[in-house]
Amino acid sequence: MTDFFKDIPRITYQGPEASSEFAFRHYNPDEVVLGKRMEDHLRFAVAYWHSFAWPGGDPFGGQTLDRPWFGDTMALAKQKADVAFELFDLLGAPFYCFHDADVRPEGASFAESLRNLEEMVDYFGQKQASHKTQLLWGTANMFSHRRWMSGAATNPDPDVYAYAAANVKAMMDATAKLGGQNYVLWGGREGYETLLNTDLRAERQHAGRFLQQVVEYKYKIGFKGTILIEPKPQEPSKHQYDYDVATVYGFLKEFGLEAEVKTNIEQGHAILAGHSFEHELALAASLGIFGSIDMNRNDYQSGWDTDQFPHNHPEMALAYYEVIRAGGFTTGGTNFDAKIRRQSLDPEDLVLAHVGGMDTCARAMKAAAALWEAGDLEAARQARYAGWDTPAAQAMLKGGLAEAAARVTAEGLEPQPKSGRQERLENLWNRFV
Ligand code: XLS
Ligand code: NI
Ligand code: NI
Repeated sequence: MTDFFKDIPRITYQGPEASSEFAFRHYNPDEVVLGKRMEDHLRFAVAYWHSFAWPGGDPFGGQTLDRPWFGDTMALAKQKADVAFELFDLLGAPFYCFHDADVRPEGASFAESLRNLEEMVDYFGQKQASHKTQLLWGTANMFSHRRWMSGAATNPDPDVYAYAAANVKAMMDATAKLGGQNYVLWGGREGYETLLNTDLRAERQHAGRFLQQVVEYKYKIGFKGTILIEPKPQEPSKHQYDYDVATVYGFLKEFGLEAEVKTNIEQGHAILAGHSFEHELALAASLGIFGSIDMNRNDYQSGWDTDQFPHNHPEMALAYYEVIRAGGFTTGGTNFDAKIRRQSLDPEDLVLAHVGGMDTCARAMKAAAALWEAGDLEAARQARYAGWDTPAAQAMLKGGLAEAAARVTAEGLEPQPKSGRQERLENLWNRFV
């Protein structure tokens, strides 16, 4: 045991009237909603990078967070892992997620970095054996080190492509060994800064082939998890190839991967792409590529990917409604890709940020589940499209344009506009949140 979280109690469900800050008010893991325990619906994960590896920097200033485990030795990496599992225990979190670079010191060579990673994977393996918390997903950080500055798989230098392959292979092996349920690829540098020096076509081809190789390797090692792409339009690159769900789907189709790869959709990335979170979730579900979510929120004024913890449950309810409509999570879950603010120095801040985020999501999920159960929204949606249930309407989809056109005179069609009832549906929503 470290003493980092000393005096902080294990967080339990105490209901909305709880007097302590250190309590769940809405997240009761054992509460059954839509036939499933809340813990199994939400599948919360803690993100290692924000909570344990981030020093509190912003573009104008460096480290604000003082953590006893900061430093580049294996002993400190293990201390960091000890503290991480203490937080997981305090929260009762069923899952965590990590990048290679979050958990091991960077070595002087690839071989040394790999040895460090493998030693940490063994350490995590022991931890997982004696703790509840398991691995939701692993991923390779191919955006922080300067070698990735011009891209990983999309780098003009083929040697960097090889290096990317080595990193992803190592992290897929690690994820498989730890029983991870998914493997994530987020291409922070897979894009460009200026078109003036960029061969768009070549870079996309390389990214596509790389992803095919990832899928081939998954089968080669018998990894049972889901491969997930995490869309984001920009930041850090000016433009990223995995812009949003629709772009990713086109990319997957082009490379024949639409049945193999799903999406990890992040709230803040959806907003950056000019969409809503629920739009991205609904679209992914309708395309059959919904996988998992990265839960956070942006600062809506600055427009940056500020990765704050969610605190607005009516907004999140719209998202969880789409998760429910999609049939819920299978291998995916709710990963808090969220960080405390750089002034939030205390260990309590880190714990309570997660408590608040978990409560916000639980409250949102329960509201969405109640509306789903009531069925009013789905009934209204179905009624709006009911005309398509008729044989004449269905026949139009089978025949050609001329046959569809012929209905107008043959049946004397004169379509009558009908209300979309948006405000009434919004009022319905508000009765549930
Ligand atoms: C950054 C991404 C990153 C991924 C994992 O914006 O959200 O945190 O989730 O590499
Ligand atoms: Ni992000
Ligand atoms: Ni993310």
